[in-house]
Amino acid sequence: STRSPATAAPSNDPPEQTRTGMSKAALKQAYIDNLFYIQGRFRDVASTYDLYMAAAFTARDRMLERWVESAQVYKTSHARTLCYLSAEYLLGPQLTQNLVNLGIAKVARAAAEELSVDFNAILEEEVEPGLGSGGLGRLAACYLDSLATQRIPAIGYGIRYEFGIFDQVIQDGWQVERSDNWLRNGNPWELPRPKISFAVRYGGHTEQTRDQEGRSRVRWVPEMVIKGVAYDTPILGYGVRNANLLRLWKSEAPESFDFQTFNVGDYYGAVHAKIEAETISKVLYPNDEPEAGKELRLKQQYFFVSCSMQDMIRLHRNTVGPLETIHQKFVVQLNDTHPALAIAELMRLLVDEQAMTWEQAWSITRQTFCYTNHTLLPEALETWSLALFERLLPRHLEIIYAINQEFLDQVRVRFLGDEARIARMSLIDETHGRRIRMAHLAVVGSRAVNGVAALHSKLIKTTIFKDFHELAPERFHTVTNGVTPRRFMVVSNPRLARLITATCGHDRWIGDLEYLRDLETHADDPVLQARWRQVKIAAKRDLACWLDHHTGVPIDPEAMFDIQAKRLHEYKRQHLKVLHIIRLYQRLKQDPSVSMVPRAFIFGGKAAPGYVMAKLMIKLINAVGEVINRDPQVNGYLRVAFMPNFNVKNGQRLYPAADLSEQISLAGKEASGTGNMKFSMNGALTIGTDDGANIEIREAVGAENFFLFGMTAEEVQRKQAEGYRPWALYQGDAELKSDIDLISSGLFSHGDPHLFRPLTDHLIHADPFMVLADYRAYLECQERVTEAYAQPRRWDRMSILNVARMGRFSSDRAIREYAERIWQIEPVVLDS
Ligand code: CR6
Repeated sequence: STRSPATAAPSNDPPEQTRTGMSKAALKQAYIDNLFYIQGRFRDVASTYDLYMAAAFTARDRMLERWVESAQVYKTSHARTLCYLSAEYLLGPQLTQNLVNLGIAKVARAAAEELSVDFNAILEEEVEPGLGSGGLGRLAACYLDSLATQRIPAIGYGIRYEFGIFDQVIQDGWQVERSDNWLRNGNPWELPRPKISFAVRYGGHTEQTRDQEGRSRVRWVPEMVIKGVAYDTPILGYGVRNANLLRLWKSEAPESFDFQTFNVGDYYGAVHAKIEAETISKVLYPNDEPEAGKELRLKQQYFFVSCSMQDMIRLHRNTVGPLETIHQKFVVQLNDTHPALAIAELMRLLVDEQAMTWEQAWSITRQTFCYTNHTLLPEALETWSLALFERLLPRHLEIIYAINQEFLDQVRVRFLGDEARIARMSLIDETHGRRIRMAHLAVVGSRAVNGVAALHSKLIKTTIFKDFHELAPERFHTVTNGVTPRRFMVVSNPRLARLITATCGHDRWIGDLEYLRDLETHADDPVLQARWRQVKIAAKRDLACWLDHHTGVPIDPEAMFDIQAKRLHEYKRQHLKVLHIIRLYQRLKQDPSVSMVPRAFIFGGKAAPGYVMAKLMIKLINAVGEVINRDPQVNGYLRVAFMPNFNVKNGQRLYPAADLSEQISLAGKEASGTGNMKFSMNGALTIGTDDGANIEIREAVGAENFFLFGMTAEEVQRKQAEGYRPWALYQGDAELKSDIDLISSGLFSHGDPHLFRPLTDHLIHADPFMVLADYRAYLECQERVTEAYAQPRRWDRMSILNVARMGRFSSDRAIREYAERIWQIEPVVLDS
């Protein structure tokens, strides 16, 4: 029955519609029902958390309807389907996003408010699933949104980490990590599927056997078997009825107790085995730490690809049938090399378990996989020691050897006698104590390989994959990353979204970002400019208030908000930004009468827990901030704040408030960057190097609306080949020297000259990311920024044009390119 608890407001909807109706009255009714039937609460005693859960379930009920309908249509139409394999999904808070995609954001808020629910308070209550560590994980989440919006049938496969990326707190200027127990209060968005589970095996040995027909077969006798259980989250598209599936695997012991062990008395041993199984999906590893020795990480990778490949085969069996056609039904996209083991696993399943011939299995596998590379940094390219690999996955090692042999035979025939080439291309690296090169496995096992921005795709063809490109150039592609305007404009910056809609006279831009062009003709309109400025200042006020509350640093909303928010890494050069701040500080100290545009420097980002230099950079930022913020002689002009715990939720506070976006990586190092897009879409101007997607952003918005500085990737290569000498630069530039010396003087470390020495010494003597080489150009470019900011109308025009020309950087465009050029998947339209 749909009868409601006594406290319910009267509803005008027919009773059978109240459960998923979209009217305000239906939503109010549903809200109260969910509060009662799911949380077991009524309005007067409900906590904010109960109210959040009721809102989440009210949204979810409406999502399920679309989800089931999509699944049915996809199934009966035998639609070609994408399987996106990613070790990370940085989803961010779900409630507002889902309400927006349901098309009921406004009415749901109104319904809640009529029930005297403070909607902003319940949004604050939401914890985000931090199942990713940076750009790669967030990209996967943007792609899920766009896959559904572009009506591409898709399943996202990944790991349901019990602990996501750590929470960062700042103590005495240092990063301190806190475990992220995001499931503590339950997760309303997921549906456990205890019946969808697969066995995953580890260790042991292999045996040669023969089947009934006398064919030779391999049997893997594992040492440990665990179970992966599916947890499903519906992913809605915007403006369409399509909803896709995110399926995350949780590891469990096959039985709660191993009774055999129990009976012989080893009770603790049995419990231990259970704990070991559960450990596999316990915690997320940050993606930018060296991989060495991370046995659990390898277990995780195999765990989720094995479950996913088994599930894919099961789905194929349920719908289409013969395994020989599985590559026609499914495309598998590998998000970096973390899931590359899926190639060997599919081979194992087809050959060992389905008794397919090696040739046929390899042909199917090669047609199924596509691989996206996300980095050129050598330390981030995954390799696994052969010894570890063999111990955990003996059968997969044999398969990889067989793939390698066949592949290298091909290379031998193409490049007669070129043994150096064979060694370079082998899946096994023999030079660093035998290791498996996951990137080579991914390239050899895929029919398409792509980079994530034009420059990056060019560089992979000339550096890490040069030999592979020479062998098969047609397999290399490029797809520039994109981000979803739903989350990064509509959800995070509703004021700007309203202004854009009012100015354009439509909201079509939300579903097709190219429509932002309609803003262009208004770029000089003083009325729009004034409103534009009001929207920006309102966002800055919100952020200033948050920062004051969480860091104690008061910031004047009238100051220029100059923001660098991203993972802490030397290649991203947060220390270059710090040198700029120190320069301005010294300038003001030397001549207090100099007039300056007031700037608030805001940083945000996490450092990998084991990355000592990155953690020292956080300390330096905070230390410089402490001195500047306390100094009345300068703090009317300069402020420095470090936003703790930069995640999706906090990012949504930053992007709308930025005037200037810092994208200052060493050219050639940032594969794409996606933060650059989020800032620019929200009207920030970019100061950036000729790197990653910066290059394409500059092309799109126009060189005159972008602050470019520094060496190009080619110049970087040349300089490094010639022999880079940072010491000479340090000695040759008096200001640079005095900025670095100020750090070593102990001014920012209570007189301790040693604290920052590892950082300053490294800059002066090694400087692998060439901070010193770009220092001068950066300062000069910042002068141009200041000059432009001093002319508000010019700045507003540039800001409006930035937004107007950001259409290309929607993840919708990226997904369309993947679907057409790489996957060959057609959209499936659902009638509403
Ligand atoms: N760290 C790149 O460094 C890119 C994203 C998404 C990264 C970054 O430039 O925008 O991927 N690479 O493509 C990896 O994670 C390996 C990242 O997020």
